[in-house]
Amino acid sequence: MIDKGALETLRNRAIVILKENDLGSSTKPAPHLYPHQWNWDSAFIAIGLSHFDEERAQKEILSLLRGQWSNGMLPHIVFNPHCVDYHPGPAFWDCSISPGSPKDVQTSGITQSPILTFAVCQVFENSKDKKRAMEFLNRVFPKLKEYHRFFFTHRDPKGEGLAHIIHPWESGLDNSPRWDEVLEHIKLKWTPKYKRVDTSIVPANQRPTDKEYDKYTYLVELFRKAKYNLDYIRDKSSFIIQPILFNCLMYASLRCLEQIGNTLGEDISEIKQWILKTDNAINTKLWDEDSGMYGDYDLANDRLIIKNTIANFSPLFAGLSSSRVAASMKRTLMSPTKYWPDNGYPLCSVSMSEPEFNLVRYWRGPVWVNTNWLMIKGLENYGYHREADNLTKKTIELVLKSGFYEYFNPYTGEGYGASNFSWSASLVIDLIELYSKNE
Ligand code: 2M8
Repeated sequence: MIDKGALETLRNRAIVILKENDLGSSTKPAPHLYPHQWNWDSAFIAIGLSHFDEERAQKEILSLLRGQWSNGMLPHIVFNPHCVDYHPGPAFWDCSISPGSPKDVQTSGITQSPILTFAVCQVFENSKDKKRAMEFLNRVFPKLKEYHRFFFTHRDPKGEGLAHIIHPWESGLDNSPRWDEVLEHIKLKWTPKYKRVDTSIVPANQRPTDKEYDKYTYLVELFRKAKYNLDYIRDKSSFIIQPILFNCLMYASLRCLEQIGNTLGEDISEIKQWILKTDNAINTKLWDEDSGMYGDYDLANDRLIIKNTIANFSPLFAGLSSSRVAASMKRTLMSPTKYWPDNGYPLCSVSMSEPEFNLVRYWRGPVWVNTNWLMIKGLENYGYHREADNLTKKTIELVLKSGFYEYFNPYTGEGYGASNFSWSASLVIDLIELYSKNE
C-alpha cells in the first residue's frame, strides 16, 4: 500500500504542475517542448482538472473547441499566439489557405485521437455544480456532434464505420513502429525545409529520428500544397490508415456522445447508427484471427498492419472485445516477456518481443502514463480489478520515484522527454482518486 501522506504530496505537486503549465484557458503539455494547446492532451488534462477545479476543466475543453474547422474537424494543435519557437508553427501550417480554417485562432491542419467526448463525460460526472455542468453540456453538444460527423463524412468515404488518419501525428503515437513500413514507402518528391527545435530541448535519442521528421514535415507540406482538401490528400498521399487506437477512442467517445444526448433529451438516432457501424467494423476489419491481434488497416496498400504494440489493446478501453479475447489480451499485457518486465515498470508501449523495441525512444518502448490509464480503464471494464489495481499502483509508484516525466524506461523507471508533463500530472490525479477509493 502506498503511504497516504506520499499520495497527498504527489497530488499537490501534480496540481502545481498543471497551474504552472496553465496558459489561461488552456494548458500546454510541457513547459518548453510543447508550448501550445494539443487536442488529446487537453482531454486528458481536463479529466485531472475536474477533480479540483471543474470550471477550469470546462474552460480547457471550450478553448479547444474554438479551433473547430467548418467541416467539424478539431485540430491537433490550437496555437498559442505568444509563442514562436515550435516546429511546425502556424506560419508553416499556413491554414488560412483553407477556407474551412477558423478565422480568429491559428491551428494545425490535422486532427488527433478523439478522446475528447469521453473526457467531457468525465468532467460532467465529476462536477459538483450540476446546473453549471448542464449548461456546459448544452454548449458543447452541437460542436461535439459536428466533430464526430466529420469522421464519418470526411474520414470514412466508403461508409465503413472506421475513420482514417493522414499523418502519424494524428495517431498521437507519432513514431510508433506501426507506421515504419508505410513511411518507408513514401518517396520524397522534394526535400522539406525546416529546423527541428525538439532535439535542442530533449536528447535526440529519446525523440523521432531526422528521417522520420523529414516524412512528417513532407506530409505537412503536401497538405499545405493541397490547401487541406481532404479528397485531394486521400488521392495523393500513401499514408492513409484506419488505426485501432484512434477508432476505439472514437467509439468510446461516441458512447459518451450518446449519453450526453440522452441527458439533454436530444435526438440520438444518428449517433446510434455511427456506434453500430464502428462496433462491427472494429471487430471484423481490424481483427486478425490468425495472430489473435487487432491491427491498423493501411488503405493505401490494402493490408492489415499487425505489430505488437500497446495500441492493440485499446478495444479493452472501448469495451469492444468478447470476454475470451479480453482474457487473452490481459494475459499478454501481464507477460514479463512482452509488456510487464519483471522488476521493472509496466506497460511498455511496444512489446519487448518486437525487434523495434527500444527503452528510450519515445513511442517505441517506454512507458506512458496515458496508455497505462487507458489500460487500467480497460481492465476494469472486463472485471480484472486486481490487475487494474496493480497497474494503478505501479504507475503511481513510477511517478513517485521519477517525477512527472513524459515517458519512462520500463526497466529502470528513469524519466525521459519533457519533465513536468501535464497529462502525467492530470492522469495521476485521476489514478490517485481511483486508488484511494479502492484501498
Ligand atoms: C507528441 O507529438 C508532437 C506532435 O504533435 C511532437 O512530438 O512534437 C505526441 O506524444 C502526441 O501524442 C502529444 O499529443 C504531443 C503533445 O504532448 O506530443
